[in-house]
Amino acid sequence: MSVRLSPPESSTPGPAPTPAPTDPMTPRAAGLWSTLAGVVSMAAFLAAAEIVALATGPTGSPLFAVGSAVIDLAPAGVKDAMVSLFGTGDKVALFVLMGVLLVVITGAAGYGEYRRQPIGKIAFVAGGALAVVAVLTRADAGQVDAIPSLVGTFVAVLLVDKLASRLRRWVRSTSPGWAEQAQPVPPLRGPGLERRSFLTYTVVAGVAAVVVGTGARVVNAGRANAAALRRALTLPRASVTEAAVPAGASLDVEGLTPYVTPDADFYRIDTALQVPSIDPAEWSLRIHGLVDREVSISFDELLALPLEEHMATLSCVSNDVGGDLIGNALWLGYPIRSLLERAGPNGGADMVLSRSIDGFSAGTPLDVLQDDGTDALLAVGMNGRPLPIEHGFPVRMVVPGLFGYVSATKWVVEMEVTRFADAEGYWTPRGWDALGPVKLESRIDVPRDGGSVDAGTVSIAGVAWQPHTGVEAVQVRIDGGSWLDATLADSVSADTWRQWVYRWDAAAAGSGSHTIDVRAQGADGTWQREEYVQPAPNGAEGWHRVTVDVA
Ligand SMILES: Nc1nc2c(c(=O)[nH]1)N[C@H]1C(S)=C(S)[C@@H](COP(=O)(O)O)O[C@H]1N2
Ligand SMILES: [Mo]
Repeated sequence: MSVRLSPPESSTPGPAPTPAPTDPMTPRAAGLWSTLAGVVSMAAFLAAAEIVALATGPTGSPLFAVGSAVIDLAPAGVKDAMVSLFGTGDKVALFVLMGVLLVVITGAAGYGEYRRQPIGKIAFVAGGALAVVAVLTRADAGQVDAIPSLVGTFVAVLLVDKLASRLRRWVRSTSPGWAEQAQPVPPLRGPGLERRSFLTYTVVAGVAAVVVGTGARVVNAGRANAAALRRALTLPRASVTEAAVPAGASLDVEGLTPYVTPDADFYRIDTALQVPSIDPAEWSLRIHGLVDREVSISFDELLALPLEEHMATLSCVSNDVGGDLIGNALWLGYPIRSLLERAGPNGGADMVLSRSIDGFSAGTPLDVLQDDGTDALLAVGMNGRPLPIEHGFPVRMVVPGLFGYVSATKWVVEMEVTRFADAEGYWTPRGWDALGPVKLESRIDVPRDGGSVDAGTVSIAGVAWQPHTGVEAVQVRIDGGSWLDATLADSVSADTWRQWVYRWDAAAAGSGSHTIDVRAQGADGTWQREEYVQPAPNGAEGWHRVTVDVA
């Protein structure tokens, strides 16, 4: 067999590239190389899919979807045989078996492509289609989950085509008198160069696929684990339920932010490069520091406590005037004040420094957390389901009236009772105030800034908030004129934002450009101030203004 891994030595730089003497490649060697090309294309398929699944979510990873589909489809007898043969190693055995099958099939596809294209390409398209079906039939798959397999198919088809054609050129370049043969386009460059071209391509693609694909798989596996545990979790019913959302909480205006923010639209802010993946069975919260007794609570113990539901609007201190780093959700959890009571804070403590499993921390005033009138929760649920992974699964804090950076620790595992004089939260040494009460703010959702509206009645609408204080009134003004009262929607409590609307007679205003300002009044009687204040160090202030064109 004349399979050589290093190019033939051309000792002296000859004047013209003379065909190096070489043995014709045997069919067997060509067959092996083409098989390798098929396997490398399969590795590239999986790697590309894993990388795309980093963005679209772990459910879209074809590897486990296909594995699960095989398990689901396998006849009971086969499953029993697997379990009795391999015991608890049955999953490992399954993956080894699938791996062997995959190598055999894709190796054959590579050979097919080399002998008679487009056999290999057709095989990869068919395999990709099966992967898409396997992924989309998973319980919680969405349409985006098809994307990783589609991209993987594209990459594999491209690669098997390239590798097979390079191999064909290499084989042809080893046959006697290749230089005189009718030349394919582009012309053959001699066996050494053609071999190098095939090998470089194959090795680089193979190594890159294995290295990058494995990395992406590890990340996806971690996320998939928490995702599966979350799916399997059923939360207990609340002992204390929230009032039903009044029909009047939602105004019928197109483009207006909904009263309750769907999980998928809820803003996400955190320092986590990789979302922590926590097994609830291994989660516990430790309360320590200036306390009479340390308290530790497991997830099961937490769920066994009487849980309370509470609707609260959460916002980020970085939210600029008119920004969307704010959302309103129904939280389910246990009152933090009751947990603190068990620990018994003492010794002049005035702060609870909560810590996330990934090191983030927030310093919350102890008196806020102990206050009977503040529904600060150690939350496990959001909008009727377990917390989404990105929003703190399995447990986070939610404190009405405080910005997230000083109160809303996600993936929380620790609460240290301490003093503001002795400790500080993550953002405090980074230019943000130690205290972060949410400010009174209002926002115009429609019409959009820079948009145009028809001359007629135009709904100017948006939301206004000062969680825990509540919003009393909202006014708008056109082109700096006098303030006009907007109609306020209802809300569940002072802890949530309120929608508002003003029906504007745009025809009377006349065609051309108009500015609209909004301001809100808190339930304590104060009006939102006009002067713009930037978000750092304790939250933005100022009236939101949009400019619209009346047609
Ligand atoms: N573990 C952790 N929790 C965190 C943060 C973080 O970076 N890490 N950011 C906080 C900030 S600044 C905000 S505004 C809220 C945002 O919560 P959300 O992503 O669920 O909307 O989470 C808070 N909790
Ligand atoms: Mo934030």
